[in-house]
Amino acid sequence: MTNELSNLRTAYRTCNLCEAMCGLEIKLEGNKIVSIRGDELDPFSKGHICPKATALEDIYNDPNRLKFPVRRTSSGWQQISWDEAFDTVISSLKAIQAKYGQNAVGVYQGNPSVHNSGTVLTSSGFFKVLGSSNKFSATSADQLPHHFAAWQMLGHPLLIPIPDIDRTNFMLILGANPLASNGSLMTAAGVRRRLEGIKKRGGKIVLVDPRRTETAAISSEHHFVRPGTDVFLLLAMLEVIFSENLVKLGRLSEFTDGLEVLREAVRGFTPERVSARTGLSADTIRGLARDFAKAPTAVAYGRIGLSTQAFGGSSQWLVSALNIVTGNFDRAGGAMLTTPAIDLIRAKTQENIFNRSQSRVRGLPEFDGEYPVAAMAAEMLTPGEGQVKAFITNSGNPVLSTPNGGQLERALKDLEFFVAIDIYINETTCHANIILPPATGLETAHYDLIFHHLAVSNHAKYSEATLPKIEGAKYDWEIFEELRNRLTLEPGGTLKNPRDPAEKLELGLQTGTYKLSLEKLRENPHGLDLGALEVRLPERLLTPNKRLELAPELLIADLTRARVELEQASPELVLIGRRELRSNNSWMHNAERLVRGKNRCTLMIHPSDAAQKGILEGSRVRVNSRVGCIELPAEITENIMPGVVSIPHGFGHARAGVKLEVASKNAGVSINDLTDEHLIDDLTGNAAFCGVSVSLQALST
Ligand SMILES: Nc1nc2c(c(=O)[nH]1)N[C@H]1C(S)=C(S)[C@@H](COP(=O)(O)OP(=O)(O)OC[C@H]3O[C@@H](n4cnc5c(=O)[nH]c(N)nc54)[C@H](O)[C@@H]3O)O[C@H]1N2
Ligand SMILES: Nc1nc2c(c(=O)[nH]1)N[C@H]1C(S)=C(S)[C@@H](COP(=O)(O)OP(=O)(O)OC[C@H]3O[C@@H](n4cnc5c(=O)[nH]c(N)nc54)[C@H](O)[C@@H]3O)O[C@H]1N2
Ligand code: SF4
Ligand SMILES: [Mo]
Repeated sequence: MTNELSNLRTAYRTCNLCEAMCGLEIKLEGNKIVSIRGDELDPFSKGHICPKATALEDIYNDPNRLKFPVRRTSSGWQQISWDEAFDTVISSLKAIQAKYGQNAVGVYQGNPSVHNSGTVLTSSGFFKVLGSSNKFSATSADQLPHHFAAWQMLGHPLLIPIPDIDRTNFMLILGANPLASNGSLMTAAGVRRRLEGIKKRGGKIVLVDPRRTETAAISSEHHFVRPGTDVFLLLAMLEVIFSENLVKLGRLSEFTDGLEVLREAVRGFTPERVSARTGLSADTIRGLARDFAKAPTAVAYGRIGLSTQAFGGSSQWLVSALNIVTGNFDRAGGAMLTTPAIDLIRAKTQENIFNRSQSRVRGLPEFDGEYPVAAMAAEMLTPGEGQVKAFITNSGNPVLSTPNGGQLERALKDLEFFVAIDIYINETTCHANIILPPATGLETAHYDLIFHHLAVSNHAKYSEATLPKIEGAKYDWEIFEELRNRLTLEPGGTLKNPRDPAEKLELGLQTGTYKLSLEKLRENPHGLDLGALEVRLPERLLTPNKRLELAPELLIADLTRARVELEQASPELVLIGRRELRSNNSWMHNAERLVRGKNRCTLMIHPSDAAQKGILEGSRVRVNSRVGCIELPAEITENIMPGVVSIPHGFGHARAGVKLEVASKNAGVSINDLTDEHLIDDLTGNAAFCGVSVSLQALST
């Protein structure tokens, strides 16, 4: 829309910083941003935005953001041409693979790679022709347990059940803080309004979290839980539901297997038995199970605090089991499946996608073509055939985001070659030989391929590029296409032009359920409302026998481990993480308006623990774990469970080589210099950030 007189125009797009998919209304004068507001006419987000939306402008204007390729030299970073950059990258990768084998190139993909449709549609093409099995991503520091449980129970890793937040009467939230994160594996722009809606309907929100969070403040009930013990709480809730005959499968019984196996498996995990270990009284657990089972509709939802645990896979399985046995699955107000306009879930039964190979050094299982990120540094540091000698990162900052990041940092220094596809010189990419920076954010066209699969209602929206990329810059998809084309170029052959991923979007839309097209989406710049989530089972199931599996063998077997663990004593003091509304993992601390105010990188500690250790408010504390130690100020608060301390992740910008001027001034320290790469979910290989055993030392200065 252009207003000829003032040269003012309005653009609409979806914010792709987090999962919430908020619609933005952006006023521009030429290429100057005048304002960024919530788009009231977006049928999904209805005007909601968070403070990060305005930071899209800061990223666009950030002087530290790279626009052209750079090469690290002994005298600093040097700008080079795209041609030279691509030549160096391809010849280096080829030489290393020729010398040491295909697997000598490791790959790590980070979080923004799934928030960018250009990357989603092209990066796998390049990594496929690269042919290395040493692939890693943020998935195994995050939601791998959700994929694992979805694959085991429903037959596909992307068939993740989504809480029908807008119609439920009872929402049990474990290990999520949607008021800070804006919702995750539950794309729900305006999540506060949606949660408050539950209470307005006369329903209830119950939160289980070792910290009394922002979400606790709007919940009907909050219960502290000892970090890493939710698996026992969930088992005990199921035990109560079985022993008190509260099971009601309803129509699910027609296509659900494993009820009796599950009943047997949870036997013995009584509320009395798990109470001491979880920190919840037996009466509370029993009451919770009854309330959940008896609510007109209910949904249990567990997110990263539940996934990044030693029993992440089992916990996500039991969350779905709880929904299923109470009949709250695939029905309004329960956990439901989406019907996205572009459907990435291939309509065929999934073959085995787990443990087809193991990581070379630690023998950790592959899942869907990737090894757990907790195994990544060892692959670089351990000599021998198959050692990772070269590395590619795409939209990731694993030095700050993976367990024992300090070890990875040391490993990066010894690589023969490292190329980062990224927009900043940060804690990870500062070790790269070459950085290839894409034009991103407001400069890209976007369709939320992944998050429409995870949203609380069906919806489709295409965002045009709001601002032009600067001359000579390249989009992510152009970079990946060029890398692929050059890697596969025969001697004497001519280089193909990169294919615009919009072609694939068009095909996906036209062949999808709603028979849409890009043209139709362009005519609806606020997005198309495709309705509430619908009943999808049994038709959507992709298990080999097309039935819903309540008691998958691998998960039932994992309970043997749980029985052993239940006998163990809790560590005296454990560490958990936290998120904060104005940051986004490790990479948005360079926007002045988001980091303003008091230091957020503090150690939250309960007054009783602080008194015992002689720690005063604001005083410096040294925190030690098996892998490292960091120092930061204490924030004494009743909002954290005794015996638990919390540090946010994504800080630690004071490392040598980092070129983030604003972030370096509010550097903080990295929790992942304490988290342990050996603390994982033994079943899935996912990192277990929750419940790292630590000790504290009060410092005098
Ligand atoms: N202790 C602890 N550790 C955690 C977590 C935790 O809760 N506690 N959370 C985990 C979770 S959930 C996640 S998802 C991971 C995140 O881990 P990562 O994905 O490794 O880290 P990010 O901080 O998201 O880094 C994103 C990178 O992408 C770059 N970038 C931004 N936009 C683009 C783009 O459009 N294109 C390209 N090419 N690059 C871009 C940024 O500059 C930055 O370097 O961290 C995990 N680590
Ligand atoms: N503002 C902001 N938004 C974000 C991000 C961000 O960094 N900042 N990151 C994005 C990403 S990549 C993701 S994956 C999502 C994550 O989305 P959420 O899962 O909602 O993220 P968190 O706020 O980390 O909430 C996790 C909660 O788990 C609790 N917890 C820790 N250990 C345990 C435990 O053992 N048991 C239980 N029951 N709870 C526990 C923590 O105290 C915390 O409150 O957020 C996304 N949105
Ligand atoms: S909640 Fe997420 S999608 Fe919405 S404006 Fe904030 S960062 Fe963007
Ligand atoms: Mo994440």
